[in-house]
Amino acid sequence: MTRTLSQQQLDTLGQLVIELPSWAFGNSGTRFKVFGTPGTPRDPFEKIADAAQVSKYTGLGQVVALHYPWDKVDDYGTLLEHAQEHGVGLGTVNSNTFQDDDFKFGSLTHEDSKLRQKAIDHHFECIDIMNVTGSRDLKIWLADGSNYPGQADMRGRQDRLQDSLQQIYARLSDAQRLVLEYKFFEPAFYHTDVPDWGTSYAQVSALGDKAVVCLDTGHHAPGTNIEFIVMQLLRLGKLGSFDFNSRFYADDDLIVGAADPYQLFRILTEVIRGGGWNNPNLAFMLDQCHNVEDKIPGQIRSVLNVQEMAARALLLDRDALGEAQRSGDVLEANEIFMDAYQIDVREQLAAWRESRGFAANPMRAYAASGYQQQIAQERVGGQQASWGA
Ligand code: PSV
Ligand code: MN
Repeated sequence: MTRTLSQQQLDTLGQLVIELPSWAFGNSGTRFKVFGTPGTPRDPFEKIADAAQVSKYTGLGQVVALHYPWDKVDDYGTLLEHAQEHGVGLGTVNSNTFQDDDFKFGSLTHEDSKLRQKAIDHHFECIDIMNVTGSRDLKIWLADGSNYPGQADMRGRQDRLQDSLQQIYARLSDAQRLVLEYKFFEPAFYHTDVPDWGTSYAQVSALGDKAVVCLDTGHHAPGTNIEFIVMQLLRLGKLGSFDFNSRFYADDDLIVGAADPYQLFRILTEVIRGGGWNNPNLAFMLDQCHNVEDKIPGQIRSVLNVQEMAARALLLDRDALGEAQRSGDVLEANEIFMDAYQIDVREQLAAWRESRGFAANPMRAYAASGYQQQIAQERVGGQQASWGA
């Protein structure tokens, strides 16, 4: 088998676009503690400047996803110009109905029509922002759910959710999409209103072609075969985006590929099987937080992990695999699959990166650039941006 990427495969790899979450550059933590870090951005402009560093050294992370109202600014046209000046675009707008007291018992599913309208209006505001930034995707993750059996009428909530989503969907332009994320726990623990891909699929399918599913890799029960879900949603034409991260125990939001690089490889293998990342309908977002490590290199490591696993997935000998599968050679098929995963592509990718004008070793190049020290010195005073600010 070939252990190096052909020029054609490298060209395919070069088409990978990754969206960086603006919130990864702010402080984050757990319910126990949010640590501050010298140099943390104080506003969305500084977050974007930091995101541009990732792109500068890796050629990846060319788009920044926003979270509203965390990234509230007076003028989104100015924010867009700022992003463009830094060589990055603005991508998905993530709504946020999980930090307002009014939404304690739900948002788009709320029993109280006034509060439900408030949640719908929040999404209209997000669409207004998208109209200025040129963003295609409105991503909705709902904290809605209940903690105790009997607490809520789960069925009524599904109906109200569909009605709310229809109103939001009706506001989208033809170039925009609604992307519905699922999560089976937290902050509600007994039931959540969009717990799994099936529910998300049912809800978005009832809306129409411009509504798709977001798969966050941290939102499944341990042991879930996530690549199966990737395959199925791609097959149905309903996988709209990924929120990539890693988990050990819960929604840990760790660096993608850190906990289980093999799982990332398996997911990317199904992405290629389903048409690859040049599928314009599939957004590759990261949804991560860097609680104890520096944020910019944390993001650099993340995009490199995706790139490396994508390269290994490209090296999978699909012809040989297909033959082994058809002939029922279980162990041969498994060996071919594992073989691709085991190939160390780091040296080849370093040379390729350099040939395209990027750093051979982006982690080292960033560390040597002095940017981290510079922001630590310059960004004194003000309020550090945070998950929840
Ligand atoms: C919820 O856990 C989630 O995955 C959603 O995507 C939120 O928008 C994001 O995390 C916040 O980090
Ligand atoms: Mn997410």
